[in-house]
Amino acid sequence: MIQSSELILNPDGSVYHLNLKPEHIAHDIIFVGDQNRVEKITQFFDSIEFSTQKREFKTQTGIFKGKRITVMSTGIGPDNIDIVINELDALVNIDLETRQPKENLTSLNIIRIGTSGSLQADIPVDSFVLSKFGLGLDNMLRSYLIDEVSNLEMEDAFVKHTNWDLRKGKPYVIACSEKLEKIIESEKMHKGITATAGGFYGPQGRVLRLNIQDEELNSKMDNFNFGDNQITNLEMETAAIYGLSALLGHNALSLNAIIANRASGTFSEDPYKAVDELIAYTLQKIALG
Ligand code: R1P
Repeated sequence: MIQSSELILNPDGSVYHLNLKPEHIAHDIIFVGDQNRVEKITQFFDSIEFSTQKREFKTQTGIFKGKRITVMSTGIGPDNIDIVINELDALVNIDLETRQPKENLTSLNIIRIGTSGSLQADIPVDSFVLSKFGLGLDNMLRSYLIDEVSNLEMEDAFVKHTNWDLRKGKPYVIACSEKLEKIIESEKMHKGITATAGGFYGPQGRVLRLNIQDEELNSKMDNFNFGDNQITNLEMETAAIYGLSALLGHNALSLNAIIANRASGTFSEDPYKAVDELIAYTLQKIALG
């Protein structure tokens, strides 16, 4: 039995941070970072059956073209992803009454629609990136036993290429769900490795008033190649989503609207339009898939 200090439930029986009960979520789930983006997606639904919000975690479940979909905001960063995915998994794979793991695994389909900065000059602002791999620079996943889901060869190649200081912890690499990749991909999507940082400023190489440990890291990431893959973009959730999903038996895919190009120093003139287009694209693909 999982103790009540380990799996915390609210007085109404919902999971602690997300405020959700098992019947509130669909098996197809869209993650966004910003809570205000949830309704940008559900405005296209035929109906909405459930809404809730606690802190930055806003959830709505409804029907889009006959498909039941949950849209949820995760807030920013891998630490939030730890909460979101563990609590979502508890909703489907732990009996909340008996506090015992269920015998049969339920696999969720999780698609992130995010914003991101491109590291490559030829992946311009307003384009879309599908993350074949998440490269975690953040350490959150290292609290778990990850060897059976992580790509040790790519991790070691990255550490060597960047002369990574292991006092910062070891980067980890996790692949996307091939099943979801096949449903979502098209020639509109760039594909590559998405680097996930544990912060927005220093951890992504931004210098305001603090010196950073490796000023060359972004340019070293620019020219890292592994097989056909290069590092396309930098954001704050993908690798954590891929890692926990793989460990818990869920399918995950991360899509990003590129709103900044760190190589050219440019920012989208209309970032909301790029996100709206990615939302429309993804909803159509999910409905067809
Ligand atoms: C930082 O501004 C936030 O924007 C990006 C980063 O991953 C981080 O969460 O994604 P979202 O727009 O999906 O939140």
